[in-house]
Amino acid sequence: MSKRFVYQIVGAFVLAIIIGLIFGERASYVQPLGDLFLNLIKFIIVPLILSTIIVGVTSAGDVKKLGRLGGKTISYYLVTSFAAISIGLVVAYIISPGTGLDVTVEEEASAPETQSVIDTILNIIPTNPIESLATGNILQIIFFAIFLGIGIKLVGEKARPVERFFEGLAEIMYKITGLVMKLVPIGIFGLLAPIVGEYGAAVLLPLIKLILAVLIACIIHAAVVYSIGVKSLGKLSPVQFFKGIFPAATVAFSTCSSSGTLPVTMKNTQENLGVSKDTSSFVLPLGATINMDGTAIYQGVAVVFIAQYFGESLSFAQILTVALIATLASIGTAGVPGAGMVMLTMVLAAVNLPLEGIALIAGVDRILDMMRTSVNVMGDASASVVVDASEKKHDAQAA
Ligand code: DAS
Repeated sequence: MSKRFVYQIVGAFVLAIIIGLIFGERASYVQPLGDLFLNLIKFIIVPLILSTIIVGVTSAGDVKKLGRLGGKTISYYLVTSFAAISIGLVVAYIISPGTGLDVTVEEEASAPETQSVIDTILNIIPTNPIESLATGNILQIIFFAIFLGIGIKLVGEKARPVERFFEGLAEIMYKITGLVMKLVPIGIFGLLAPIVGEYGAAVLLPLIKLILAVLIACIIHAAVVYSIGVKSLGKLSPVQFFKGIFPAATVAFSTCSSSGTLPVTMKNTQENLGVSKDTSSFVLPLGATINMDGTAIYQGVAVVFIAQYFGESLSFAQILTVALIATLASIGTAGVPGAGMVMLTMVLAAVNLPLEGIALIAGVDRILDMMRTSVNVMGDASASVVVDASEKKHDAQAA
């Protein structure tokens, strides 16, 4: 990744903040630039995920390797998600964002519909794969691609033309992703400037302790957990990791969408972090939909914030319940803007906290979403580094 590209991204950030602060609501005139970038990203996600996962599965050597990849990936995701929720809870109790607040609950929050965990798992199976592709249902596309890849391997020679088609499609999608990546600075500028213009001090100051608690917990989690992971298990320097994933983290920050950032995450992990295409094409799409460390942090801080605001004290058993349910909620959170706030209702309900508390947070949720989505993407990338290093070690020992 060239230094020039990094400078362009930083420049886009700074310019967006300046324009937002100077023009306020009128900064929304540059929103079309952000929407253009978002639409281009959405345009490539489905064919990219479908083709790269199929190629990842067919080139995985054998189904045993697939099982090993899946086991390592899921284990890493669960451990880091639980670490995230724990850090979120500890930081929240230290900062106590919900005490001494002079904000009133504007309206009764309508509890958005959330799926039960069982429904979330059952809905992974696509009843109509074409509809899954057409609607961009990422989890169902992953399920479809994995089984299509396994089917191609089991059929063998007769399915070779199909395999070669998806190999070609994957290479084409990687190339197109590279072209779209060139627009990252413009996209960040077009997405960020209107947000800075909309969220003035009047909106942010009353909830600044909540924002700081999420920010501090995210920084601690990324700096400690991911550094330990990539260094001790991934044999990669943390500085190289954070520099390499920087463009994807900024796109995640601007778009608030892990799924939307996926093409950039895949490109960064392959080109800047040395992760193989096979590993990244399996670990990253899975992570973009079920691994949300930033969201787990947000859930923990938000629950403590709402409990404190309403004068409720959580027992140790309730805190454990929050840790478990928030980990599950982060698995069920979709990689799209605002999804974490929807899943928060599940966690609040689990410890009988008033859902009206969500109305308190809704006003600044976009700011919190930017931080948590960035961490979600960095968590996925760290998993790809760790799993890839483990697989390379396994293959070297087997050779
Ligand atoms: N915005 C979601 C994502 O894309 C995370 C969230 O809403 O919590 O990862």
